[in-house]
Amino acid sequence: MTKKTETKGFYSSHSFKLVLVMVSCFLLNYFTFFINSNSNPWQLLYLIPMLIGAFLYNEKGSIIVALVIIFINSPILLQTPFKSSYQLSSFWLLRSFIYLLIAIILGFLSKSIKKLHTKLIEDKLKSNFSGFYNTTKLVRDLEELNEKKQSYDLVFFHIINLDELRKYLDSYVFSKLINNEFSRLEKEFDACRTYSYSSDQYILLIKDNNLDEKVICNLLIHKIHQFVKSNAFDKYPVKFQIKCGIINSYVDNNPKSLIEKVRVTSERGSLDESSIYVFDKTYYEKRQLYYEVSLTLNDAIHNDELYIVYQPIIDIKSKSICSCEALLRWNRGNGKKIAPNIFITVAEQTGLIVKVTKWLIRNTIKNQHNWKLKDASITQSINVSAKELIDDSFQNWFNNILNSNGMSHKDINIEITERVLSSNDERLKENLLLLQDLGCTIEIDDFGIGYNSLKLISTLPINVVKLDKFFIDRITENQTRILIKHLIEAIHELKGVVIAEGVENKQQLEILVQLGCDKIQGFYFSKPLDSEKFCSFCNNFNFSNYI
Ligand code: G
Ligand code: MN
Repeated sequence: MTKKTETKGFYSSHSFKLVLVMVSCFLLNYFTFFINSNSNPWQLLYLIPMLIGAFLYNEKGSIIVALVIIFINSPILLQTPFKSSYQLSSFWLLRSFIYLLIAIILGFLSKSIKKLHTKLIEDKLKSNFSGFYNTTKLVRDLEELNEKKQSYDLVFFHIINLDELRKYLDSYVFSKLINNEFSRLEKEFDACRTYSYSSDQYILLIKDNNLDEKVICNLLIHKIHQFVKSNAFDKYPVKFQIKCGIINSYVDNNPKSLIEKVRVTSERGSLDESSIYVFDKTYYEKRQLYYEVSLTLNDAIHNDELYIVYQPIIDIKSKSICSCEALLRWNRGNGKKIAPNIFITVAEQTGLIVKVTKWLIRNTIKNQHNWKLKDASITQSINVSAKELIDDSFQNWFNNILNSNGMSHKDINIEITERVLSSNDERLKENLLLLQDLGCTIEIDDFGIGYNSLKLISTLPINVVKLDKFFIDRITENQTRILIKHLIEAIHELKGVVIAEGVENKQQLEILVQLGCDKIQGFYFSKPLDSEKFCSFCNNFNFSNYI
């Protein structure tokens, strides 16, 4: 093994290459002699070793080769075949001069081509926008550091308000600002370099530092604060908003996945806060789960991995079950369940929610059709996103599916959540009115925890308000109780109905009854049940067992 490497080393060494060029000169001399003595056309072949010399060692190489050629063609060399290819001294001198001239030109040409080539490669490794090296170069540098077993930290910077800033700054100014700021940051560490990930994302590589990540964080937080204040650019009073992630090389020795991990780390926290996070395995695994869910959710629909459960809703006045909420669940097999808050969030973000909701409606209508209930008036609530509700084709699809299953709009309550309300409020209002006219009850889900609660109940045609579990959890506190009391009164005055969500114990139920709440949903009565169990729960329900 070592021998092989040594031999390989010799073949690529300077001496070997030089010997090769020399030998080729001598061979050429023999060749030209045997072909046609030193007749002119064949003499041109000497350009080949000169080119090789120039390619290998620039002007130094080509001049040495030219000198060798001059020497082996000289009249003073008496050996055959050189003797026979003798020339007049004056011709030899002239030829020598020409050889040398060609050698110099070739040498310099080769040098500038090489320089150009290096520059092209360098440019390929740099970002056009910032002038910093890009991630291709970073990956190479990290591989080198890993080979040398050198430790390092990566800090990922994401300038989150770049698009906003671009409205006011032109690209040139912006790239200059970025350059200034990162050069300033680089000075904070002994061995440090900035790389560009994209025009709004940068990575700082900090080599061989003995600082703990937390210490680096504190140092950077201070610096980033200046960065954010940006008092350095008095002429351009911009304010960068930056999110950062930091990771140490021990986490992963694969450069690409280390870069991905530090990028994901920088995404933590709320979107608009300027802050810095150290890599955290649990957070990363959660992110991986979201990623995996986004890839497999579509297949889950086709592989029958989704199923529906029903949570009863109890009417206080009639002391009976009036409706239920149809809730989606996902079982990936082998008992591996994915929490609905995870896959519903992913579905909403990836747009797959439309397909998921259609699956739920199609199947839940089939189920309801087969229910054998003593009280046939039990309706069901379905969660529908605003995205679907503003889509006219969804409305048609929904009407058709109800008709073809012999069901009435009165059997279905539409729950919309505040979390994903649409930007097209007018269209949403129109379509909700249409559904309401056809007989659907419109319910607002998770009421009170979003930003638009009051705006929504004052503008949209809402029949039912579902108070979020957040308030029920705190209903024993005086402040919350007062708020809920007045909220219930206000909604009643608006001819609306109030459902309390997430009721878990008798005390909460009693307070809610006292405050005049209309309907109750929660674990205290029942957890969500499969279709069959839900039917038997309804048929055996006795309100007096609970109060
Ligand atoms: O946001 P929405 O109301 O659609 O959410 C309903 C979710 O709340 C369901 O996943 C259901 O399992 C859950 N849930 C319903 N009642 C309770 C309860 O009393 N306690 C808790 N922790 N969760 C509940
Ligand atoms: Mn709901």
